[in-house]
Amino acid sequence: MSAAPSPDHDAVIVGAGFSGVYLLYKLREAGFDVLLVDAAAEPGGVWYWNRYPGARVDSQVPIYEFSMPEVWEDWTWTERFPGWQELRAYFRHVCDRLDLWPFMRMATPVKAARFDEDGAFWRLRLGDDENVTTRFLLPALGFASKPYIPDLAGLDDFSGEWCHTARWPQEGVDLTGRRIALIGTGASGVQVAQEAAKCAGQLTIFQRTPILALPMRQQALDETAQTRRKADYPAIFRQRLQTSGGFECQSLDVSALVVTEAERAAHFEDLWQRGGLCFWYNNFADLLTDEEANRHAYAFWRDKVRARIADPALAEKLAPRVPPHPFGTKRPSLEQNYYKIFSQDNVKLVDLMETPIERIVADGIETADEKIACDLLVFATGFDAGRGGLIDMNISGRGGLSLAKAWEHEVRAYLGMAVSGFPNMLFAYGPLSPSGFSNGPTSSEVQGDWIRDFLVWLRNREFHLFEAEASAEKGWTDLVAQAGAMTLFPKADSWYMGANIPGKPRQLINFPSVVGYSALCDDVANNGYAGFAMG
Ligand code: N01
Repeated sequence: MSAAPSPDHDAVIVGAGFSGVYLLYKLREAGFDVLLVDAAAEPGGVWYWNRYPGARVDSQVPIYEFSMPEVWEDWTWTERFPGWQELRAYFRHVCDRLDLWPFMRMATPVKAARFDEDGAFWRLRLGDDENVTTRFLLPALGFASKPYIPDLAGLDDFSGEWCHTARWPQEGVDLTGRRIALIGTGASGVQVAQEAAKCAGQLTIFQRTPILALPMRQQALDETAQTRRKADYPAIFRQRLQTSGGFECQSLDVSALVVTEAERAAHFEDLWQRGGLCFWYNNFADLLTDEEANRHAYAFWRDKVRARIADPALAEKLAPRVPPHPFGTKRPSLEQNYYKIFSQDNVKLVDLMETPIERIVADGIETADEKIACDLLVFATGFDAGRGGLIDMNISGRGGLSLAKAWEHEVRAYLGMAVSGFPNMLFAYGPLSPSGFSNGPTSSEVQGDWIRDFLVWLRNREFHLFEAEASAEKGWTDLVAQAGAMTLFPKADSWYMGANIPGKPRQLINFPSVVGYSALCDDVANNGYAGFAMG
């Protein structure tokens, strides 16, 4: 096909988190002319935007980092679960080591992207008035780039300060002595609550669903021991590709229902003592597929947590006798002292299932039975996961069809990367890929390698155009739904199911296995990129 005029770049990557930075490195290495842009002032993706006090990663060192030796050889972490400042420094280190800065433009938002059907390339509007063209558009926005703020009556009347955890002011917010209202008790809510409880005049935590939080078991890391452990890194990084979650180990291959009660309790206890997300991803094989197996895990979790809460009424709210949802079908978070803060005089829990918020007023929040005064309102209310950031990029494909319209009734994507009607676009870490279920760097490397290979394959054949076939897109979308139906995930109103956003189509938003995903993507490549039309 004719391809004039030539676009400015072979590829534009949008997003400087793990997936965007990895793609930039791999495509540069393969000789492509690539530009990476990001609205953020610094690389780091979620670690730029989510800089609230206490923000830290839930995957332990060295799982949450790139596998390239040139990056890890001279990098040491100070904590087992690093905080946002250290993660941001890590990203700067990565960009230094891989010499990526010349190809990155920070503080450069993509305002719109339109596919030019005559030229078979993308026209991007960067900022308010810059236009750039690119053969391939590679959004790498992460699954949580669009914060969700519930539509609460009266928010405009609030005279204090308010913010969402994922849009925390970069200059910080002083929490000392403040009367803080925190809405939401997911992973972000737990982390900010633990910090705010240290210094707030009053912290009121508004809980709709209790979080099933696991012990973090944070540790300071010794540099010498870490250096010694690096001999194992290559094996650890290979191993994480062989697991469902992209972590270093897999669930047991035995059911919770075939072992004795004592054996079950011993395994639960072992996972509990190891800390981190082990209790979620190293548990019995049927934790997330069998309700009875799941109930055993919930009961263990509940009893452990209740043992830490003296007040029985509070214990019932934080760790109810009856599970609010099957354990692990909403993302567990990690906690350090979350269950202890509620015994402090300056911390109070409001159960929104009993006393819903009626409206925000100038100086606080009115619930069904009281007014709670506050001068800082924190929304830790999550994200329009998977699709939200992509829709906000104002992407339009063939015939001017917007992605928002294409996904109005269902998010559809072939391999969780390509959408029919939107040629020459592949998104990384997006919906219907493992993203939200996966350790970030693992999926980023799997997808980044695959995208690099695909673009090299196209270049070798002098193809300028690819597009997911509608039948392949439907097949993949159905496959993700079928995989989800074999699990307990549909039983929870989670962001995994799209159920946290009013009006969002209910569907499992991620593919539930990195190793399975990687094998299917490899099959597609080995079959000449079946499911794509090329020209
Ligand atoms: O968001 P969430 P998050 N009124 O959607 C509540 C990753 N992450 O930012 O459960 C009142 O999980 C909502 O209640 P309910 C991680 O993958 C990782 O915390 O819907 N409450 C819930 O309690 C995580 O899963 C890390 O009933 C409302 C909370 O807000 C994902 O990001 C750290 C409400 C939202 O929880 C998202 O986590 C942080 C309303 N109208 C995040 N609407 C680490 O690795 C929502 N809620 C450390």
